Amino acid sequence: MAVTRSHSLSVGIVGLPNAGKSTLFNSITKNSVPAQNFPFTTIDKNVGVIGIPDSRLDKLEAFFKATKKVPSAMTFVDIAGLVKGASQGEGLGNQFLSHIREVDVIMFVLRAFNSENIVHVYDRVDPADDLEIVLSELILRDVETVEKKLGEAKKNSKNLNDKNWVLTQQFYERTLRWLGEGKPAIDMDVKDDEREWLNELWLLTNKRMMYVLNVREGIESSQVEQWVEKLQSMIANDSKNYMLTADVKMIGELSEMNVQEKIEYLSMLEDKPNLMEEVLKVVYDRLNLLTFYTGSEKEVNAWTIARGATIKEASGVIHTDLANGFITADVVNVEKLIEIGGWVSAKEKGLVKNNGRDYLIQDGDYIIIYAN
Ligand SMILES: Nc1nc2c(ncn2[C@@H]2O[C@H](COP(=O)(O)OP(=O)(O)O)[C@@H](O)[C@H]2O)c(=O)[nH]1
Ligand SMILES: [Mg+2]
Repeated sequence: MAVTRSHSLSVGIVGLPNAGKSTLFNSITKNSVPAQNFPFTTIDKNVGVIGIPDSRLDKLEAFFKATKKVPSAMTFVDIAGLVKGASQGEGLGNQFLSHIREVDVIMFVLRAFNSENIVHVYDRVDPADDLEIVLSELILRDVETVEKKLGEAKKNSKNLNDKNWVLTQQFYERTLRWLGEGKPAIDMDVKDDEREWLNELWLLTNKRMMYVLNVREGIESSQVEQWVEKLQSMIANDSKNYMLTADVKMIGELSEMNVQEKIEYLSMLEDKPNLMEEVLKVVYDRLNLLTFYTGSEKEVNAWTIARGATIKEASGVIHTDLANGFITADVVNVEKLIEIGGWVSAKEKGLVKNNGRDYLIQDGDYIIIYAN
């Protein structure tokens, strides 16, 4: 999956009603979205953009005594709760399915807390089953999408007698079988040209996924372990590292406290929760992202791009003109730059390398681009 720019990267928070999605969204974005004990309260999609905390950028800002600091951004979307039948328009079905289509990462929030006051739509606590329900709805919707496309492909392969259409048809049929086994499209093993066909289908399950298990007191840790194990067995191998366990409500309360209260509260805890940091780390890993830097006294910037991008592609994240007119770039690791005392010393010590368009940008690169 090509993930190039930082500005448009977005995470969609998906799950059953009352799983803790809005609470999580609020604590991450500090937006005041009402979190209420009522299914279907979040009718409009709620979007929050956050600046990504970055200690290297902070150091760069301090080093240059920069007037302005511009961090990378990430967008979070609080998507209304899904229920069984959503793919058929149950609840607010169609509406939120289309919101999911727009995000880069799906973050499932799974309820693992008991509460008499907070109803569970299915009247029991079972995060593994909940994931199955929500994922099934997304897959069902994808099945529908592929069936439609298969119809077209069949017609075209017959009428046009075109070999490419025959191949497309076969690929769609394989995709349908895969989805039919209850597996998300993203986990399909595909060749490069097939990847293109797959991406063109805009399937809901052709997206990177991550999972937040929302736990709270009252649940035995052995029970939580069991759930985690079951969930792990349900997801593909390469997704297994992308599961977080968090007490979303506590973290929500924490985000409401003033600094003094927060310090006091945190001092009582053994593990200091920092959900935002944890979530961001998982998203970065999940999308295989790296951060690079630009700037000077006027302004320092952090930028995000997928690993494996060339420096020319990276310059396109800053501005398309820079990519179009790209000539070369000077590159030095941002921490080394600061350590050695600045550009002139870094150059003298041979730390600055001049690179052509094909250089693969590295995490922590500080770059100066020369362009027409
Ligand atoms: N007891 C308990 N309540 C929670 C927890 N997480 C969220 N809630 C509450 O559950 C209700 C629904 O949460 P909300 O975030 O609106 O769920 P959403 O429907 O998934 O967006 C709210 O009243 C939250 O305060 C939790 O871990 N424990
Ligand atoms: Mg909500």
